[in-house]
Amino acid sequence: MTGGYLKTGGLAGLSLAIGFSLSMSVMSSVQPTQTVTPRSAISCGGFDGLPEGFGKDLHAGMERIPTGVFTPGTHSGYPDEQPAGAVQVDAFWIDRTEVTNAQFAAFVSATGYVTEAERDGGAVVFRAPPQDKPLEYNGWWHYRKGADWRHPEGPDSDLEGRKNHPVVNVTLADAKAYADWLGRTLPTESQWEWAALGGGDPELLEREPRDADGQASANYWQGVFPFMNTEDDGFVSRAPVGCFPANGYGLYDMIGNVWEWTIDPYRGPRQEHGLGQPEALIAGAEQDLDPRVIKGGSFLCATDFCVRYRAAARHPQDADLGVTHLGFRTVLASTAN
Ligand SMILES: [Ca+2]
Ligand SMILES: [Ca+2]
Repeated sequence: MTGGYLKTGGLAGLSLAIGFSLSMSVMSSVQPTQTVTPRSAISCGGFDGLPEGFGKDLHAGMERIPTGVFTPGTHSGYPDEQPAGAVQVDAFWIDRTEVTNAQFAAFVSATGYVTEAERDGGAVVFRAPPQDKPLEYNGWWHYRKGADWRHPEGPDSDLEGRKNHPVVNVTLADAKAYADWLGRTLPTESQWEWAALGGGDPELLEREPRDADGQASANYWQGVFPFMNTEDDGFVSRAPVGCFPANGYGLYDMIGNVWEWTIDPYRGPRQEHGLGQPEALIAGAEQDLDPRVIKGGSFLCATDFCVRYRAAARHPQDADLGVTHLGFRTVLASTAN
């Protein structure tokens, strides 16, 4: 169990959500970084952390995504992004934003839930490596005792001023527990990717996320990873939810900010789900410790590293390991009353 090994202090084998090398096809699909003026003011959509009606309205903070048939994946990305056939996705509701600290705090307050990182003693946090020493692969990740959802960077950090930030350092079980509390579930990879497309052109979501004026349209990493973050998008780390334009379905931060859990087990290349049966793959291997597919990239994805700030991008993640760049959002079947 990779996660168990990690919790004893090792980092070898860690399925962290960034890759080190880029395929030429990915590089060729990415627009060159443009020099732009940093945003002087970031509008964050008025999200204070708790959606209107939260805890009362079944669909509080959610948007309805229509039924559709599409082909997840891309021919221009990493090998595991290759399409494996069409999928039908039935209409469903999905959180408009990543689940916030305020929302997760409401869950913990109501249930007394204790997260895995709190029980196990820590989580994995990002720390920029020193520039005067040789760079080690994954040398920017550190298992930090005392890091949990209340202490995102470790025991000396807290949530002051961050109630509208995405909750992080939550494992698959933690995310499921929150979703269960609301009578919801976590998205399948197909649901997540269909929602992320927003009814738009999939090709446009395979490029560096910048708008027509060259402004960063998501929270990712501009500069040279992991040493120089120019913060063109205004954020060196996580941003409050809703700071960047919503997609065509009214969803924020599907691309960037924090990675998001899906319920799908990760088995390397995409697998043929069978038209209309994306759940079959999941039901066949419901092992909570299987690595899961996470989606959307994070504030740590750059043009020279990771490059997974794209709808079709995917990465394995140990189910029982909290990480400081990983959160989630929930879904609800459209037939639920
Ligand atoms: Ca950023
Ligand atoms: Ca996200």
